Amino acid sequence: MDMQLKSLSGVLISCVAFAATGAQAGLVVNDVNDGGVLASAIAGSGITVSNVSYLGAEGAAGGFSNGVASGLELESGIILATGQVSSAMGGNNENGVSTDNGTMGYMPLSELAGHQTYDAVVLSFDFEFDGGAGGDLFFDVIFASEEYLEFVGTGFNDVFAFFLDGVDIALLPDGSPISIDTVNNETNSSMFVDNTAGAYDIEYDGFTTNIGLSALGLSAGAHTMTVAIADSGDHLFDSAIFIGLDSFGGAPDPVNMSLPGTLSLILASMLALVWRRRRS
Ligand SMILES: [Ca+2]
Ligand SMILES: [Ca+2]
Ligand SMILES: [Ca+2]
Repeated sequence: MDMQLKSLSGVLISCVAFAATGAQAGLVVNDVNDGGVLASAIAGSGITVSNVSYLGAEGAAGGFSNGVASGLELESGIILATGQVSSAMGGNNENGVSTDNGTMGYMPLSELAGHQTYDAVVLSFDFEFDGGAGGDLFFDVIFASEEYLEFVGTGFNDVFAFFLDGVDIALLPDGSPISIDTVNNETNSSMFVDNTAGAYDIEYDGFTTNIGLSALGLSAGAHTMTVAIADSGDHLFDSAIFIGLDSFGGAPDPVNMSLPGTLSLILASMLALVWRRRRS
Protein backbone atom coordinates (compact mmCIF):
# COMPACT_ATOMS: atom_id res chain seq x y z
CA MET A 1 0.00 0.00 0.00
CA ASP A 2 1.12 3.47 -0.82
CA MET A 3 2.72 4.81 2.35
CA GLN A 4 1.23 8.27 2.00
CA LEU A 5 -2.21 6.76 1.70
CA LYS A 6 -1.50 4.41 4.59
CA SER A 7 -0.49 7.35 6.70
CA LEU A 8 -3.61 9.23 5.69
CA SER A 9 -5.85 6.35 6.69
CA GLY A 10 -4.05 6.10 10.02
CA VAL A 11 -4.70 9.79 10.64
CA LEU A 12 -8.31 9.33 9.65
CA ILE A 13 -8.93 6.46 12.03
CA SER A 14 -6.94 8.21 14.75
CA CYS A 15 -9.18 11.25 14.35
CA VAL A 16 -12.23 9.05 14.76
CA ALA A 17 -10.67 7.44 17.83
CA PHE A 18 -9.81 10.85 19.26
CA ALA A 19 -13.37 11.97 18.79
CA ALA A 20 -14.47 8.88 20.69
CA THR A 21 -12.26 9.57 23.68
CA GLY A 22 -13.62 13.09 23.91
CA ALA A 23 -17.22 12.06 23.65
CA GLN A 24 -19.65 9.79 25.44
CA ALA A 25 -19.53 6.04 25.16
CA GLY A 26 -20.92 4.67 21.96
CA LEU A 27 -19.94 4.02 18.40
CA VAL A 28 -18.24 6.88 16.53
CA VAL A 29 -18.50 6.98 12.74
CA ASN A 30 -17.12 9.45 10.20
CA ASP A 31 -17.90 9.45 6.48
CA VAL A 32 -15.10 8.41 4.12
CA ASN A 33 -15.93 8.46 0.43
CA ASP A 34 -12.44 7.56 -0.82
CA GLY A 35 -11.83 3.93 -1.74
CA GLY A 36 -8.07 4.28 -1.40
CA VAL A 37 -8.40 5.43 2.19
CA LEU A 38 -10.89 2.67 2.97
CA ALA A 39 -8.71 -0.10 1.52
CA SER A 40 -5.63 1.30 3.19
CA ALA A 41 -7.34 1.34 6.57
CA ILE A 42 -8.04 -2.40 6.52
CA ALA A 43 -4.78 -3.46 4.85
CA GLY A 44 -2.61 -5.17 7.44
CA SER A 45 0.79 -6.79 7.59
CA GLY A 46 2.32 -8.92 4.87
CA ILE A 47 0.36 -7.66 1.89
CA THR A 48 0.45 -4.78 -0.55
CA VAL A 49 -2.78 -3.35 -1.94
CA SER A 50 -3.18 -1.62 -5.31
CA ASN A 51 -5.71 -0.72 -8.02
CA VAL A 52 -8.48 0.27 -5.61
CA SER A 53 -11.92 1.01 -6.97
CA TYR A 54 -14.96 2.07 -4.98
CA LEU A 55 -18.62 2.28 -5.89
CA GLY A 56 -21.08 3.64 -3.38
CA ALA A 57 -23.34 6.53 -2.51
CA GLU A 58 -22.00 9.58 -0.71
CA GLY A 59 -22.06 8.77 3.01
CA ALA A 60 -22.30 4.99 2.52
CA ALA A 61 -18.80 4.29 3.83
CA GLY A 62 -16.66 5.52 6.67
CA GLY A 63 -14.35 4.84 9.56
CA PHE A 64 -15.55 3.69 12.97
CA SER A 65 -14.08 3.56 16.45
CA ASN A 66 -15.18 2.80 20.02
CA GLY A 67 -16.71 -0.43 18.76
CA VAL A 68 -16.08 -2.60 21.80
CA ALA A 69 -17.85 -0.19 24.14
CA SER A 70 -20.78 -0.41 21.73
CA GLY A 71 -21.03 -4.19 21.84
CA LEU A 72 -19.04 -4.96 18.72
CA GLU A 73 -16.17 -7.44 18.78
CA LEU A 74 -14.08 -4.98 16.75
CA GLU A 75 -12.73 -1.73 18.18
CA SER A 76 -12.09 0.25 14.99
CA GLY A 77 -11.91 -0.02 11.25
CA ILE A 78 -14.18 0.78 8.33
CA ILE A 79 -17.93 0.50 7.83
CA LEU A 80 -19.80 0.03 4.54
CA ALA A 81 -23.59 0.46 4.67
CA THR A 82 -26.64 0.20 2.45
CA GLY A 83 -27.81 3.53 3.89
CA GLN A 84 -25.79 6.27 5.58
CA VAL A 85 -23.00 5.06 7.88
CA SER A 86 -23.72 7.95 10.26
CA SER A 87 -26.99 6.17 11.09
CA ALA A 88 -24.99 3.41 12.80
CA MET A 89 -24.33 5.55 15.83
CA GLY A 90 -26.63 4.57 18.67
CA GLY A 91 -28.41 3.83 20.74
CA ASN A 92 -31.07 1.82 19.08
CA ASN A 93 -33.65 4.54 18.63
CA GLU A 94 -35.75 3.07 15.81
CA ASN A 95 -36.47 -0.43 14.55
CA GLY A 96 -36.07 0.49 10.89
CA VAL A 97 -33.53 3.21 10.21
CA SER A 98 -33.43 3.50 6.44
CA THR A 99 -31.83 5.57 3.74
CA ASP A 100 -32.76 4.96 0.14
CA ASN A 101 -29.42 5.88 -1.40
CA GLY A 102 -30.98 5.47 -4.83
CA THR A 103 -28.05 3.47 -6.11
CA MET A 104 -27.95 0.22 -7.98
CA GLY A 105 -27.60 -3.29 -6.64
CA TYR A 106 -24.86 -5.72 -7.52
CA MET A 107 -25.65 -8.77 -9.59
CA PRO A 108 -23.29 -11.21 -7.83
CA LEU A 109 -24.96 -10.28 -4.51
CA SER A 110 -28.44 -10.65 -6.01
CA GLU A 111 -27.49 -14.19 -6.95
CA LEU A 112 -26.36 -14.90 -3.38
CA ALA A 113 -29.42 -13.26 -1.80
CA GLY A 114 -31.93 -14.86 -4.10
CA HIS A 115 -33.58 -11.47 -4.56
CA GLN A 116 -32.82 -8.28 -6.46
CA THR A 117 -30.38 -6.03 -4.61
CA TYR A 118 -30.18 -2.24 -4.21
CA ASP A 119 -27.89 0.41 -2.73
CA ALA A 120 -24.77 -1.70 -3.20
CA VAL A 121 -21.38 -0.62 -1.90
CA VAL A 122 -18.50 -2.30 -3.68
CA LEU A 123 -14.86 -1.90 -2.64
CA SER A 124 -12.44 -3.73 -4.91
CA PHE A 125 -8.67 -3.94 -4.93
CA ASP A 126 -5.75 -6.09 -5.92
CA PHE A 127 -3.31 -7.43 -3.35
CA GLU A 128 -0.08 -9.37 -3.32
CA PHE A 129 1.82 -11.04 -0.55
CA ASP A 130 5.06 -9.30 0.30
CA GLY A 131 8.26 -11.12 -0.59
CA GLY A 132 7.02 -12.50 -3.87
CA ALA A 133 5.62 -15.74 -2.46
CA GLY A 134 2.09 -16.95 -1.87
CA GLY A 135 0.50 -16.93 1.54
CA ASP A 136 -2.55 -17.07 3.75
CA LEU A 137 -5.12 -14.30 3.98
CA PHE A 138 -7.05 -13.31 7.12
CA PHE A 139 -9.58 -10.63 7.96
CA ASP A 140 -12.24 -9.76 10.56
CA VAL A 141 -15.79 -8.69 9.75
CA ILE A 142 -19.11 -8.04 11.52
CA PHE A 143 -22.46 -7.88 9.72
CA ALA A 144 -25.20 -5.69 11.22
CA SER A 145 -28.73 -4.82 10.16
CA GLU A 146 -32.01 -3.08 10.83
CA GLU A 147 -33.77 -6.01 9.09
CA TYR A 148 -33.43 -7.99 12.33
CA LEU A 149 -35.52 -9.56 13.69
CA GLU A 150 -38.79 -8.71 12.01
CA PHE A 151 -37.73 -9.29 8.40
CA VAL A 152 -35.87 -12.57 8.73
CA GLY A 153 -37.13 -14.93 6.05
CA THR A 154 -39.44 -12.41 4.39
CA GLY A 155 -37.58 -11.55 1.19
CA PHE A 156 -35.41 -8.72 2.50
CA ASN A 157 -32.31 -10.83 2.70
CA ASP A 158 -29.56 -8.17 2.85
CA VAL A 159 -26.25 -9.84 2.12
CA PHE A 160 -22.53 -9.20 1.87
CA ALA A 161 -19.62 -11.04 0.31
CA PHE A 162 -15.85 -11.04 0.02
CA PHE A 163 -15.15 -12.21 -3.51
CA LEU A 164 -11.59 -13.54 -3.69
CA ASP A 165 -10.69 -13.85 -7.35
CA GLY A 166 -14.43 -13.98 -7.99
CA VAL A 167 -15.35 -16.59 -5.35
CA ASP A 168 -17.17 -15.54 -2.15
CA ILE A 169 -15.18 -16.63 0.90
CA ALA A 170 -17.49 -15.03 3.51
CA LEU A 171 -19.35 -18.27 4.01
CA LEU A 172 -20.88 -20.27 6.79
CA PRO A 173 -19.59 -23.79 7.40
CA ASP A 174 -22.40 -25.15 5.24
CA GLY A 175 -21.31 -22.96 2.33
CA SER A 176 -24.12 -20.41 2.64
CA PRO A 177 -23.39 -16.70 2.29
CA ILE A 178 -23.81 -14.68 5.49
CA SER A 179 -27.12 -12.84 5.31
CA ILE A 180 -30.26 -11.92 7.26
CA ASP A 181 -31.78 -15.32 6.62
CA THR A 182 -28.69 -17.41 7.40
CA VAL A 183 -27.55 -15.72 10.64
CA ASN A 184 -30.19 -14.52 13.10
CA ASN A 185 -31.78 -15.30 16.45
CA GLU A 186 -32.92 -18.73 15.28
CA THR A 187 -30.38 -19.78 12.66
CA ASN A 188 -26.68 -19.87 13.57
CA SER A 189 -27.73 -17.94 16.67
CA SER A 190 -24.38 -18.44 18.41
CA MET A 191 -22.97 -15.93 15.91
CA PHE A 192 -25.78 -13.43 16.48
CA VAL A 193 -26.19 -10.57 18.97
CA ASP A 194 -29.78 -9.36 19.43
CA ASN A 195 -30.00 -5.59 19.97
CA THR A 196 -33.74 -5.17 19.46
CA ALA A 197 -34.12 -4.13 23.11
CA GLY A 198 -31.32 -1.60 22.74
CA ALA A 199 -28.85 -3.33 25.03
CA TYR A 200 -25.94 -1.96 23.00
CA ASP A 201 -25.04 1.58 22.05
CA ILE A 202 -25.50 1.10 18.33
CA GLU A 203 -28.48 1.66 16.04
CA TYR A 204 -28.61 -1.74 14.34
CA ASP A 205 -31.24 -4.10 15.75
CA GLY A 206 -28.88 -7.06 15.46
CA PHE A 207 -25.34 -7.88 14.48
CA THR A 208 -22.99 -10.81 14.27
CA THR A 209 -20.03 -11.66 16.42
CA ASN A 210 -16.61 -11.01 14.92
CA ILE A 211 -16.45 -13.42 12.02
CA GLY A 212 -12.78 -14.12 11.42
CA LEU A 213 -12.32 -15.42 7.90
CA SER A 214 -9.30 -16.69 6.07
CA ALA A 215 -8.24 -18.15 2.76
CA LEU A 216 -5.22 -20.40 2.99
CA GLY A 217 -2.58 -21.37 0.48
CA LEU A 218 -3.02 -18.59 -2.04
CA SER A 219 -0.60 -18.56 -4.92
CA ALA A 220 2.09 -15.92 -5.47
CA GLY A 221 1.19 -12.91 -7.58
CA ALA A 222 -1.78 -10.59 -7.72
CA HIS A 223 -5.20 -11.52 -6.37
CA THR A 224 -8.39 -9.50 -6.50
CA MET A 225 -10.66 -8.87 -3.52
CA THR A 226 -14.10 -7.40 -4.00
CA VAL A 227 -15.97 -6.53 -0.82
CA ALA A 228 -19.66 -5.91 -1.41
CA ILE A 229 -22.86 -5.33 0.57
CA ALA A 230 -26.37 -4.50 -0.61
CA ASP A 231 -29.98 -4.18 0.40
CA SER A 232 -32.17 -6.98 -0.85
CA GLY A 233 -35.84 -6.83 -1.80
CA ASP A 234 -35.98 -3.03 -1.47
CA HIS A 235 -33.76 0.00 -0.68
CA LEU A 236 -34.85 0.21 2.94
CA PHE A 237 -33.77 -0.97 6.42
CA ASP A 238 -30.02 -0.44 6.47
CA SER A 239 -27.43 -3.16 6.76
CA ALA A 240 -23.69 -2.69 7.26
CA ILE A 241 -20.41 -4.50 7.53
CA PHE A 242 -17.62 -3.51 9.89
CA ILE A 243 -14.10 -4.58 8.88
CA GLY A 244 -11.29 -4.47 11.43
CA LEU A 245 -8.53 -1.87 11.15
CA ASP A 246 -5.38 -3.45 9.66
CA SER A 247 -7.07 -6.87 9.86
CA PHE A 248 -6.84 -7.76 6.16
CA GLY A 249 -3.42 -9.31 5.93
CA GLY A 250 -1.08 -12.25 5.95
CA ALA A 251 -1.52 -13.18 9.61
CA PRO A 252 -4.50 -13.49 11.95
CA ASP A 253 -5.48 -10.42 13.93
CA PRO A 254 -3.81 -10.91 17.35
CA VAL A 255 -7.18 -10.34 18.98
CA ASN A 256 -8.41 -13.51 17.34
CA MET A 257 -5.36 -15.70 17.73
CA SER A 258 -6.52 -17.09 21.05
CA LEU A 259 -9.88 -18.14 19.70
CA PRO A 260 -10.96 -21.68 20.41
CA GLY A 261 -11.41 -24.16 17.66
CA THR A 262 -11.37 -23.68 13.94
CA LEU A 263 -13.50 -25.28 11.31
CA SER A 264 -12.04 -25.91 7.91
CA LEU A 265 -13.81 -26.07 4.61
CA ILE A 266 -12.47 -27.05 1.25
CA LEU A 267 -13.73 -24.31 -1.02
CA ALA A 268 -11.87 -25.36 -4.15
CA SER A 269 -8.82 -27.40 -4.97
CA MET A 270 -6.61 -24.34 -4.65
CA LEU A 271 -8.38 -22.75 -1.75
CA ALA A 272 -9.25 -23.69 1.79
CA LEU A 273 -11.45 -21.52 3.94
CA VAL A 274 -11.22 -21.38 7.69
CA TRP A 275 -14.09 -19.91 9.59
CA ARG A 276 -13.83 -19.16 13.25
CA ARG A 277 -15.90 -17.35 15.77
CA ARG A 278 -15.35 -15.68 19.09
CA ARG A 279 -18.45 -16.87 20.88
CA SER A 280 -19.52 -20.44 21.16
CA1 LIG B 1 -32.48 0.22 15.07
CA1 LIG C 1 -30.80 1.57 1.58
CA1 LIG D 1 -32.32 -3.64 3.77
